[in-house]
Amino acid sequence: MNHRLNQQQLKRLPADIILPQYDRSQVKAGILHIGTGAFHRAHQAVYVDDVLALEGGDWGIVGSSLRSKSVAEQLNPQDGLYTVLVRDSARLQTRVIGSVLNVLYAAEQSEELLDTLANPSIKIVTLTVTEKGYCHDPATGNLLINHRDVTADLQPNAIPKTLLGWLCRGLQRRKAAGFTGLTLLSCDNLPNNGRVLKKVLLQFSQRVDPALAVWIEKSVSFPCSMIDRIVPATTEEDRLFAAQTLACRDEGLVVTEPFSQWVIEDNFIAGRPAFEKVGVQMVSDVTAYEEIKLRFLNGAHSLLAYAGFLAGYQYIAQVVAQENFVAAVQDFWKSEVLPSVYVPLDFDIDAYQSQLLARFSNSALRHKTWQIAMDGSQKIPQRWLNTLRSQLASGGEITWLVFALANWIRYVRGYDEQGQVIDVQDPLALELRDLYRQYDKNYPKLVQGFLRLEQIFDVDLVDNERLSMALAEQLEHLAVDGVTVCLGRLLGK
Ligand code: CS2
Repeated sequence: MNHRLNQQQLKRLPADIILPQYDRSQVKAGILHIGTGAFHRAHQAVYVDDVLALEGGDWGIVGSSLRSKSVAEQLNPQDGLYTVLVRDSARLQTRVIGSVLNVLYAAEQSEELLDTLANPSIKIVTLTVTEKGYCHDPATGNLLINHRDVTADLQPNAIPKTLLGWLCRGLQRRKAAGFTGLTLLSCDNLPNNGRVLKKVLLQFSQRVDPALAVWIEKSVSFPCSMIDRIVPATTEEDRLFAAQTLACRDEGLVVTEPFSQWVIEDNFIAGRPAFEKVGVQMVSDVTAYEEIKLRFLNGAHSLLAYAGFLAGYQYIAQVVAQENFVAAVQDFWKSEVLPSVYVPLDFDIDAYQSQLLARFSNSALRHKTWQIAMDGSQKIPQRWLNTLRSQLASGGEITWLVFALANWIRYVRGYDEQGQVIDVQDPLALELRDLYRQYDKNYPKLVQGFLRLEQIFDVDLVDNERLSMALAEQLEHLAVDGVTVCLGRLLGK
């Protein structure tokens, strides 16, 4: 099948496919999105599609991608159109999304991207660039001033590589043209994501032009947001499956679950779509939502990903089909996460946990443990370490946090339990692997080596004897007995 999904093709699609309910030719751009990967397409772009259908407005999305050309190649020949397949064991919904108008590939369209950032009709820039895209030290939130790409982007006239470089140069152009500011809305899995962005962008801009930093502080708002939807990487198998329903190929396809949540701090300096009419929760403070989501959902996801991968499971749904893993996650939540988070009175935390397990069990999604295991050095601080700090301070349980950390350390060692090489994707992958090899079976030294990685653990955990001893012991057990035996032992089986 050669023909692709596009505007022309929409009329020919089977009747049960949901189509954009508005005239796309009338929609003008009001949002620029940076990082138009699968998550954005299955999340923010769907909410914007709903808003456009409900009440129109100039809120179309110009997509952009900083690293990969493939997004532009997927979506531009399709007039920005793509399909979202929503799946679980009971449902399959096929919906074409029309809110993305076109996609810029930064490296080849730098002028267009900078002009779009400077264009006064763009009121909001949304971002999904993953944790490492902020070029910050996860432990302190400060700009990584020695990061190679940051150093390069600080050179005058550099064509930016980093998010911060693009934002800074684009806003410089906007300011120079005398236009008003806009909203930068981070949609990445970081606590206080808006504040993290503000801090690093101001630190970066200060070095470029102090007057620009002052302007940004006055003219740009940085709402925090909590985003939640499970979106595995799309596979060729998914595309072939969708092509049968669509009777054409969709290179931009994304596959996701029925659940979706977006909670946004209502702080938009240049106006916004009526998000609250399409299910977005607009609040004055997202902290509690963010903390619960990062520590319960993402904390468990990472635990299941490292331990599950090492135990030989390729997909999350396979891991939570094992009763020992379910028991571990339930006890992790009850004994370690729950005591350490603030749960608002009207939040049903029991129902939340059952719903999470049901979402993880969705075997219609093929969510790889390997995908979640990526970039652990950037994810661990907000997923586990804040919980750990609070449990250590109160003398609470830390068994599963230690188990999780030990599995992560075993994972980044770069070999699975059968001795096969693991393709570890992490900005610190080589450093972490070499650290393990340096100390290998000397577990107390190995633990000290890891806890001394300040950009992950900050300086406060390295001297904690309780943590160090428990972690060294767990690492030794994992090395000798493997994950499955250790898990059974921790569960008292
Ligand atoms: C996952 C998240 O890949 C990962 O690290 O834990 O992407 C997770 O699926 C989303 O945060 C769910 O909202």
